[in-house]
Amino acid sequence: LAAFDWQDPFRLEDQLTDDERMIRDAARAYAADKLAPRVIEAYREETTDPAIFAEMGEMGLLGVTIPEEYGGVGANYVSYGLVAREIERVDSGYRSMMSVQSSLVMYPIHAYGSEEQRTRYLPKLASGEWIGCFGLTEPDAGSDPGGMKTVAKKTDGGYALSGSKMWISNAPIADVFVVWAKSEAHGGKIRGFVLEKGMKGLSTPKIEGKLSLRASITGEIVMDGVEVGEEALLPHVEGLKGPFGCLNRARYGISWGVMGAAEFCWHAARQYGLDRTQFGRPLAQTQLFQKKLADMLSEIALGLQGSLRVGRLLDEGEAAPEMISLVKRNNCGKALDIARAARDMHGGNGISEEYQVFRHMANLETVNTYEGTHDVHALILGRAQTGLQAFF
Ligand code: TGC
Ligand code: FAD
Repeated sequence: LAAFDWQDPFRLEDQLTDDERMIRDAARAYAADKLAPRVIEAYREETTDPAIFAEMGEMGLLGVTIPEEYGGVGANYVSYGLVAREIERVDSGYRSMMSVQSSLVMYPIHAYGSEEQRTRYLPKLASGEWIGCFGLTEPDAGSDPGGMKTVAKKTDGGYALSGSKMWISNAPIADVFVVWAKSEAHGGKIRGFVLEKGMKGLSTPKIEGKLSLRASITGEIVMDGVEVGEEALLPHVEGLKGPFGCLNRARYGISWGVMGAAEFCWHAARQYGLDRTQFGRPLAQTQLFQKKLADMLSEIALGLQGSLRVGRLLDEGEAAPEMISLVKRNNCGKALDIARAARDMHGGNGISEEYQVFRHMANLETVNTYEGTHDVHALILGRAQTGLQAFF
């Protein structure tokens, strides 16, 4: 029988191609060399360094699935997931910055945009010269985005957008805004619009006082009759399936990302247990400690296999949204449990910024909530197996 590698229980490594390993290794090296050294201070001071986008762009980590002709890498969704795992091993906020740019801004411009929109925006978003954000959530429409109030009124030659978006990652530093609004000219259907920084009537106040995801800036998008031309409309999609098409990709990436954060916490707890002695023996030599480590190892191994399977199906064009809900919900919930346990296993040190598990734990509270809360994904999976709608 083969030997067991506790760090890679199901030999995920053997299931990847050389190209996938190469992209993963580049992301791992960048995260370790450039992100890990600045994250503790960035989180404490609640600062987001916009230079991170250009650094990620240079490493080819933005829009990895976008074709090379538009500045992407043309890689598959398994590679995208592997990048998310490596970045989130350092911090969920840094992964947020990457996944909003890739899945929520570049993806819709590529999938639903005109050729002019693709060539205008994608290369600069891929290089990180421009920063993007995605406005779906509103103060009174979170889990129920169909209840949005933002409207696009028809003007001569274009539209005027009014409304406000809430909890928008990257918004205060964004150059490009993918915003969803009910369009009067399209029978009140939801349509996507691409806005640019500096437009009259557009402002993006920062949301202060976050106790989670502090290294990733979050803001509002306030639109007071922002006038745009016809060229700002994303021509090739209508209805909620527009934003959901983007969310499918981002949620899938999150399922990998949170496993990276969980792996950090698991490894840290194991090492702490080996190093710290109480009652005359290492903490790691107690049954309770080992049981917790066994649970962590098991959930992470299973979670990663689930994400890999969904990634392979996405790459074959065979993934269903419910599969993505399953891995997003399961992996976020399990990662949060693992981070909370790792915090506990560090004793008093677990609340110190130096040991980093508390930061991961606090971040994962957000990740369990955004892109569809844990319970909203339960309702999606409940509806799938009963045929009964329980949202309202
Ligand atoms: P429902 O009736 O289920 O569907 C309406 C239309 O949308 C289509 N659709 C999908 N299409 C593609 N993929 C999916 N996953 C889809 N889900 C639904 C559906 O086929 C239908 O199309 P059509 O043509 O028939 O009209 O809609 P509902 O209003 O009942 O929705 C219920 C629910 C709860 C499933 C949905 O609203 C939901 O998922 N809510 C959660 C909202 C959410 O995830 N918001 C995320 C905001 S963005 C964000 O958080 C970014 S954080 C990023 C970061 O910083 O990393
Ligand atoms: P609500 O929808 O009000 O939910 C509150 C509680 O009620 C939750 O527990 C929920 O599960 C529960 N609930 C809701 N409906 C039901 C129901 N039918 N049955 C049972 N329980 C229910 N949005 C964007 O558009 N773009 C972004 O870039 C973005 N970035 C974000 C960054 C951060 C840091 C955060 C915190 C959020 C971000 N979001 C973003 C918003 C995020 O997607 C929403 O917060 C999320 O969808 C939940 O909506 P809500 O906060 O309005 O909560």
